[in-house]
Amino acid sequence: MKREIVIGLTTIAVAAAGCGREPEPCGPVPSEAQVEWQRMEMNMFVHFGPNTFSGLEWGTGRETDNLFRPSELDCRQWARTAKAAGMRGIILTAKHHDGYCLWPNPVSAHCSKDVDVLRELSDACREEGLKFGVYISPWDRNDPAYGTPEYNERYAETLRSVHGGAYGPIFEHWFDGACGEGPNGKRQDYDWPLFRRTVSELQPDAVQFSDVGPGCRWVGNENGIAGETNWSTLNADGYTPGAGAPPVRSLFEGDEHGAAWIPAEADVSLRPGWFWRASEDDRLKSVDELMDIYYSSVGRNAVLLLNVPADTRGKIPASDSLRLMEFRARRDSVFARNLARRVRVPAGRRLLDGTFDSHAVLRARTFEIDIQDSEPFNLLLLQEYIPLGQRISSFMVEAWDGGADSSRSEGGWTEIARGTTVGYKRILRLPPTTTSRLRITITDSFAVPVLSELGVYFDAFL
Ligand code: FUL
Repeated sequence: MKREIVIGLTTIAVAAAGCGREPEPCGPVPSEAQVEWQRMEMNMFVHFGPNTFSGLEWGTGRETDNLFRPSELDCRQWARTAKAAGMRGIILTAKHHDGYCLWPNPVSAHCSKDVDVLRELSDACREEGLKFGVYISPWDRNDPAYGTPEYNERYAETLRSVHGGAYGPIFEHWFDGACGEGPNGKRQDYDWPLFRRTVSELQPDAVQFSDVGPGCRWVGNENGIAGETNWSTLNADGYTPGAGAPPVRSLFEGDEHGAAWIPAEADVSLRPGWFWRASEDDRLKSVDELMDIYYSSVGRNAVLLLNVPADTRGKIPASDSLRLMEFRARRDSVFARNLARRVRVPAGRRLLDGTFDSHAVLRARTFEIDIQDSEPFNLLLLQEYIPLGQRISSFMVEAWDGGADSSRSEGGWTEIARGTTVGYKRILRLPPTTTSRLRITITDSFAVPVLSELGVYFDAFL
């Protein structure tokens, strides 16, 4: 990626981009499907399968077929819950490491034959206007072919049966890198190129998740936390999902000069485990914890994938759904009112119109924001217009403390925070501040910054 020095952004960048003209994209840029995916912001993960009934997190693969017997399966309830919680899509563990398939998979005898959970859920998602995605574990503790080249073809066939169109469009495919086979266990040399090709031929718009993308990357932990610095670019060459994954720091923060657009997805469970078990019914994350996760994932340029497991009835328990509604209500109240009244840049109103596509080019690296009635705030939200790439690598925030006249060149401005990357969305927590004006300086960027939205908010619980 070519780095353009920002000092004199007003001269160099204006000359390069031309006044008023749209700047050229800079470095790797997202595909349309990746932009759409990023704009989903928050999706629901549902872990469901034999483990729901056995209480195990990793099934052995020796479970009997009749273990999986949901008594009141209701995928419409999942979809209604996800929608009401403000999620845009649901990803189901169609096959976990135990190998049991939640749909009648033609290449597996170890599957649900009476009830097709994928059919139920994909229909329910469509009815609720949600997108539907699948997790299909490559690691399989049941398939006798696992550990032989034949397994790769069987796995590809499994992918074909899900992605071939029977369940409609699939927005994300989750390639889990986990494999717990010990030194004496079976070792499978996965044919990743075959797996990726199979999905992309059948579902070209499906964003493929793994430790190395190609659509999006694991964030390197299961706490739902992305790096404060978080590039959507990654150097994935030479790495594979699982044991051959990039260093955790690259997963967490991306690579500043990464060659490919592979944004982070942060996964975490509402409960201590991924699968439902009665003993964890009273151990749900609190709304405060969920807000912290939200600010540390969506607020740090990642997509949040929040796991809400279904129980043995095949329903989301009332306690979990209630917590999701409380979480939604908190977010709605925090973000109900943007206290930024005016952004003093050309076309600054585009940053306050709530429309991602309308954007403003920041020809000047320092600009001011008028705060509505000097109301107190403690959050700053910035969004880059990512179809042109991720450009900003550092910025500074100052508050005016010198009365109504902010034209004084020195004094009166106090630094209150610094940030690094912005990307699709950055929500920076600030000390509680009361001022009439805020000043932002983009201290470093690859090219002239292009913002899509800006907001100033107050979270009374911070
Ligand atoms: C991991 C798996 O091993 C866990 O069981 C869970 O599915 C999590 C989301 O991914 O790699």
